[in-house]
Amino acid sequence: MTIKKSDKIWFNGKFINWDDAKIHILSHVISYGTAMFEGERCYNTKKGPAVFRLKDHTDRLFNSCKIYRMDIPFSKKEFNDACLETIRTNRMKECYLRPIVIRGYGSIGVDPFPCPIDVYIAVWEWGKYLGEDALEKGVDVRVSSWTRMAPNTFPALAKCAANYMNSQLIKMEAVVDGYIEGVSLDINGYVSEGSGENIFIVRDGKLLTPPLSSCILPGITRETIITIAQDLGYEVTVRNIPREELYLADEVFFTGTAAEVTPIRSIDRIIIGKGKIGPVTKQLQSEYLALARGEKPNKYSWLTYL
Ligand code: PPE
Repeated sequence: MTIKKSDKIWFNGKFINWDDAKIHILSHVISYGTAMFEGERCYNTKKGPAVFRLKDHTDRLFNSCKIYRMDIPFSKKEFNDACLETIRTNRMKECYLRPIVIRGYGSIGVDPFPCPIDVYIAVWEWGKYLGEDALEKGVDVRVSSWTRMAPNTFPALAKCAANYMNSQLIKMEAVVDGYIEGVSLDINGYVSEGSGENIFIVRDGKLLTPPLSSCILPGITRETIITIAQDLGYEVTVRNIPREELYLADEVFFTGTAAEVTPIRSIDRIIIGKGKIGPVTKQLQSEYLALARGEKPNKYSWLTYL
């Protein structure tokens, strides 16, 4: 997907031009992967643009940085305000937000401590993540031959750029083999997540999703769907999922900020359910989008208006 430029990028408290957001090749992040980031969406609601779960994304960013001993030189409030200001400055109505905290240029060698911490917030227009008609028709995926990182190797609870090398292996293998996405298994062979999405199964009218111990990113959309589903009266169980339970599911879907709620219609060429979006996925997808787009009362206070 070619990136659609916007005008300004927030950098350490000031705005710089999109084209000036450059870093030195010997910045720590380039050699060693030292970047924590977020991905958020701003939806154009009837009451104006609003960021979906802004505070929760900021909390996760600060958590990622805590794990990697990076002190963000801004408070959460300053950071949230900066996100909103970046959208306003770029006059965006609907966009994707990408805050990034990196270890910048200064010293070389693995030890990151001497390097400065640089903070960026970029916004741009980003459409459907897994294809134009993915939300209606569903996607074909494969189980990856690559395993998700093991516990106590790369911390999965940190949204760290380095984790995305594993994601890239999963994604490339899927694309080269003619699939839209890959689903990884954890080190014990249980279902983990997609390269950039969490996963849910619907079986006999009940929902299942893997636990954090399956080395998944603690997805904010995942948490949103668990809340919405429980409110609608569904039983949601968080437990280890054996691979073959994917094939036997009535419905399977991905969740993520970029992917929103995307149905999966086949896995390893085995048709899931009727091979199209199922009724539970459809209901949860509609409910999710209605809340994110402000078409339903903001009862969970998930929207932050500009
Ligand atoms: N797992 C992974 C590995 C992941 O990258 C994401 C988000 C999720 C789960 C879902 O998390 P959440 O967005 O909080 O529900 N992936 C982001 C970036 C994808 C990209 O290609 O860049 C996203 O969806 O914004």
